[in-house]
Amino acid sequence: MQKYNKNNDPISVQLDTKTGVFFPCPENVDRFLSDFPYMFQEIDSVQEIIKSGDRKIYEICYYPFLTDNSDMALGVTTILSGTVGKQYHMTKGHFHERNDQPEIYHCVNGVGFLQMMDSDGNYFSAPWEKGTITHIPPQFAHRVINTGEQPLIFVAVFHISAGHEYDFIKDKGFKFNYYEVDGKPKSVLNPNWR
Ligand code: M6P
Ligand code: ZN
Repeated sequence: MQKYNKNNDPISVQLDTKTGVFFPCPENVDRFLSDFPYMFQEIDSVQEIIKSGDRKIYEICYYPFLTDNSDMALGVTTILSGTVGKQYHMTKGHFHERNDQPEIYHCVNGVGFLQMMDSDGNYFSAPWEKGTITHIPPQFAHRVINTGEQPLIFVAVFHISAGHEYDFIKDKGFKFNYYEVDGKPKSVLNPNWR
């Protein structure tokens, strides 16, 4: 995230849970397939999409609530519906740099799964629908999969100082991936895991 000014006064912001429009949005990040092609297993499909102009998979609006002695933040993420080959659209997924930092994820639209995994491979997958709120404990990587036909929109609450650590997931992937099989989501063991 960028650097922001501190503000010790209360602040309210506004989210339209149907569209994901968040106001004000001081920092918007779009993630395209070419930003994390390694997360998708069907390489021919990945290359074809990137060659024909790339595809936006999701976008994040970050809102930092910085005061003189706190660093709470919101992230509102909208994952577009779709698959790359048969693998559903998803976030990159990350651990926190700090090992004492949890996070709350709140699904406000759409359906899917929140995958969580520690570095020993202890794995959980929470089925998600509008209204599901999940506590992600410290030291669990987290990644969200959109398995529905609508955009999946979720609100994240975290401390900025938690930090993002992407390399573990980049190297090893997640233990399971989600594919569309006969029109339904199926969790399949990642062949590259360990
Ligand atoms: C949530 C928060 C953010 C995160 C975003 C997208 O909004 O956890 O910190 O950046 O999701 O996830 P990722 O960083 O894994 O792409
Ligand atoms: Zn996080």
